[in-house]
Amino acid sequence: THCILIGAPVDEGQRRPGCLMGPAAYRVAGLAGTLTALGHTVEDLGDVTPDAPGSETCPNPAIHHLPEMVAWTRALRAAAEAAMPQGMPIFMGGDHALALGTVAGVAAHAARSGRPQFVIWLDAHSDFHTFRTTTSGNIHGTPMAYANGLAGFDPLPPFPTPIPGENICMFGIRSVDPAEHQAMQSSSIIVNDMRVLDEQGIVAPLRSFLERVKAEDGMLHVSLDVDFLDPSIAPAVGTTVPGGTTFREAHLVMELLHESGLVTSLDLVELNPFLDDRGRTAKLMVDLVGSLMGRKVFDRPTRSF
Ligand code: DIR
Ligand code: MN
Ligand code: MN
Ligand code: MN
Repeated sequence: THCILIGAPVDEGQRRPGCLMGPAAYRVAGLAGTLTALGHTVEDLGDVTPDAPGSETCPNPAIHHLPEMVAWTRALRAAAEAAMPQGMPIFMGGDHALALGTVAGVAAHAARSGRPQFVIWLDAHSDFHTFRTTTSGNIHGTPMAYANGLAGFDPLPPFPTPIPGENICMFGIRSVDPAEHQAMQSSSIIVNDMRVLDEQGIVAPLRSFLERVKAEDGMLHVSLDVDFLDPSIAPAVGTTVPGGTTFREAHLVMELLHESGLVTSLDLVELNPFLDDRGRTAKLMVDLVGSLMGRKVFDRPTRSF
């Protein structure tokens, strides 16, 4: 695979400074070398620079850094659209608000290719607020609703070809605000919260989604939020939520995704290196990308999806 690393030092989608150091931390933790050691080619395009912010406003007074996020969304959408025909973009965040742009860009490319877009959202949070419902005003809590085509995003360019709920699959969910919960009840998004993972394990729900992606010849975007992982193994995130996935559950997801051969783009989000413990979270994220891109302990014939 030709891997295209794209730095997205976004930190305006939430209030704790530090995520803008994320791309540098992934580089220091050896992301490029991990990929080349697995036989991939790697091109690092450096960090995306958005245009100067405009003066967009929004009726919800809680929202902060709106013009900055509109500029990031435009720039990242363009970067994603440009990268897709060349290889597999890996967006090194930056907080999760960057997915407003990256998912829009990959979805625009899928539509142009005549293929359906699918998304796997690995996160403690559903990020299903609209610009109307968010009470924190943190735009990193909104990208999933934007991608699903929900109204309430008037300051942003319209999402190109909204992604239907049944093409969106969430894993690791354990923090959902009331307004998000209500919106998700009336959507067809597949929500594998921690309760589902406790009862069924991660393999069965993941395989059933991947089988659909394959049957429909879909493009698959994976958005990996650091807080998908339990805080005991991944402390470098501003919004830790107890009860997250274990080291092996997370690697198993990545290994199954690799075997499926379906992943076409990836976000790495919410890493805050300022909160890390000697780089362990950055290194774990890089190792998870290693598993996603084919690292395994023992090579055996893979089952087909
Ligand atoms: C909360 C927290 N639902 C909010 N969201 C996220 O502020 O909207 N934290 N995404 O990581
Ligand atoms: Mn700022
Ligand atoms: Mn998130
Ligand atoms: Mn989260």
